Amino acid sequence: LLDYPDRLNAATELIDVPTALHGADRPALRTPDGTTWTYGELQTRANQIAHVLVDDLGLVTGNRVLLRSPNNPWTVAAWLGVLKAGGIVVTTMAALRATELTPIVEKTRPAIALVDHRFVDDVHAVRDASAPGLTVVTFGGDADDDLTRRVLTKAADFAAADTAADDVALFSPTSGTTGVPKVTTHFHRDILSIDNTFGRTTLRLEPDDLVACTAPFAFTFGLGMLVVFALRAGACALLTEKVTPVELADLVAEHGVTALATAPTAYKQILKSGRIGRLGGLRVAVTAGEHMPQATWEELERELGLRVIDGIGATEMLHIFISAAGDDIRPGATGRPVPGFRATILDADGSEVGPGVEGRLAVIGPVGCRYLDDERQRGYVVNGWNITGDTFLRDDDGYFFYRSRTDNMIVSSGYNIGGPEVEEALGTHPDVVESGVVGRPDADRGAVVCAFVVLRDGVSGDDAKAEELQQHVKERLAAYKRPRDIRFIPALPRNTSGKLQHFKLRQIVES
Ligand code: 3SK
Repeated sequence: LLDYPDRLNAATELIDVPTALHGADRPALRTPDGTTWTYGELQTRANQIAHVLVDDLGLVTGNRVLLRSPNNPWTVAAWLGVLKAGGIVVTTMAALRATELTPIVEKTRPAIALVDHRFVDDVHAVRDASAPGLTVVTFGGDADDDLTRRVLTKAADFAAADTAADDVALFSPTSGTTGVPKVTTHFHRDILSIDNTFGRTTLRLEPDDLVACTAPFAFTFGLGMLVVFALRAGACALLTEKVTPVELADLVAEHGVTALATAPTAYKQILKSGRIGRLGGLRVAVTAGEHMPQATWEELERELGLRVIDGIGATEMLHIFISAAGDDIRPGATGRPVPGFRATILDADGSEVGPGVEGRLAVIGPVGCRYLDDERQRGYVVNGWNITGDTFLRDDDGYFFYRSRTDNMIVSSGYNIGGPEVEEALGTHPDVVESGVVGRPDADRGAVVCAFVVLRDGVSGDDAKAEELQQHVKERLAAYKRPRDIRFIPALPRNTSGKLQHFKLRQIVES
């Protein structure tokens, strides 16, 4: 399953092969308003977008194309179209603001940006400030040159670019703990590998499945579930842009979703809302992005008679590499290495430790970390092992149990948030002298962003100031990164060399 021909275009495998296999009339994508795109329609749109990119916009193999949009059918078509045309997709979250997009654009140097018209202002701002050559094309709006209009004159077929299995297909940015985003690179074959490993051995979608997942495509959890695994199985994906957990539960019931993937937080909130019965039609439930507490897993089994597939993945590894399904699940454990992967636990010196000892999770498999042009590669890949930044322990039977994050990453409702980027945003407020940002454990969200803030003399730290600072962060960073908990203190704890002691702040919020 993991042997690929030298020449391989992932888009052909994701749309042309399933269309031929399952039929062009089969539903591929659905939206909550009842719109359905068949496999044939998706294939045509992807081909037409490839024509626009190559014929009108001059894309040549290896050009990078920034994609910025929430999850909707045009985004999937654009993603496939870029791959078909031989381009590299740079997926970005619609929630990111210009300050967050700028380092991504500067690093990946896209030639073209395909942008949902509602989210174009930040892209224009970045283009005007630091990427004057960037061609910006919007979709979903009224403009005469909107992508949805441009495609109408294009042929419905397109011969996919003759890419190598090892050509880069995807740049997926990940917010690092330092606040400077890292950009992971993935090959055409990597996209198939995540399906040939987790998808086919553990998830096992079927053609009749309707799949929902709340993660945006820019988070590879969502891309895998809604595009790679769903299309390759001949299944249909229900695409939602922004839904609350309760709305999600209603959509699952109304549309007859059979496979749901979302963060533990959403399952907890659905349980709390009393609407868990709305998930009664599920055949498969998946969770990742943060640790699912055993009590939540057990409550879901009691309520739904379903054994939730937990998993740990990483943007660096593209998708899930430790998981378990069905009878192989051991409650409390994340699971075992997905077939195709090996995992171990390392101590601080990089030596492997035995069962029962906590240490750094290390993994190796058909997909691995390749940061674009980044010194931090040395920290992530050591002696061939990918060191994920999580502390785990393994039992005698090879099951892996989550303990904590090893680094300064805050995982809140499944989103990775680097504390330093929030500190940097707070630091641009004229009243903030300095700040220290940590994750405060939270029953619903896993963690919430908590900022300890030192204000300049004479400014009082009250509720109004806290709200003002939250608003200030929201104007600079994605809203989910704002500190929900702000505490004003006279000085931050520092060691003798002046280094901020985040662990002391963590002790305060954890006590
Ligand atoms: O955070 C995770 O566990 C994850 C899961 C699947 C794909 C990507 C990621 C980061």
